[in-house]
Amino acid sequence: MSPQWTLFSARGSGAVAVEAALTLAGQPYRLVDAYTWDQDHPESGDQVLGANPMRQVPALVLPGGEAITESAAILVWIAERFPDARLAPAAGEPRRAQFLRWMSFVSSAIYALYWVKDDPSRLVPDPAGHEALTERTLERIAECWKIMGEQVSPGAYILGDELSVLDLYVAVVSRFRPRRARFYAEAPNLKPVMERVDADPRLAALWEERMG
Ligand SMILES: N[C@@H](CCC(=O)N[C@@H](CS)C(=O)NCC(=O)O)C(=O)O
Repeated sequence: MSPQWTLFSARGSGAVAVEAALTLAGQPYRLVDAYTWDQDHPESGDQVLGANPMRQVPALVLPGGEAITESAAILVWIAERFPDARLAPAAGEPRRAQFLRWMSFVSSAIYALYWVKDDPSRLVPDPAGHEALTERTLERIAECWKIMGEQVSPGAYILGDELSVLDLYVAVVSRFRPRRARFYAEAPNLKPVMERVDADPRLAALWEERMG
């Protein structure tokens, strides 16, 4: 089966959560690696511009040419598009509200901060301020993980006993700085969940190749 979807992604990026969701949904995809943050090779990141004027990955292009951007939206959409894969509580299910809450939280409170962390000069022109901005941004990210950890009551997975795209999302974004050791310190109840997601045999090769 030739892939219907084109996914702009990059090794080590948040877009790998989308790769994981498509993998669990059994959907092949054409992968275009666009290293949007590589200032030495801007042409790599420029590849995504046609699909995402924000010049960010992920961007998922559907067969008719429609592009979906924003990691949380793409992950929720995949879960809805392939309900048999059971990648999210369906609309009306009791866990749906918390699912949407934490998907939005990871996107808006945490992932969005990497636009600043990755290049502090975007907000502070003076290099003398960059170290402090980076440190404070990383502390804020850690604080957000702590808040999330305190508010959820995980079972085998974050929302209970079934894996959802939220687990994939957190498994990827929690690998970014301040990295997993700090994440585990802030949200110890999510450690066994992440270890379970990391060890999922359906995803082990993907994690190794794309996040290793
Ligand atoms: N709000 C976006 C953020 C995506 C994002 O920050 N992607 C990173 C890669 S992990 C990126 O492309 N960064 C380049 C940039 O922001 O210039 C989403 O949730 O998809």
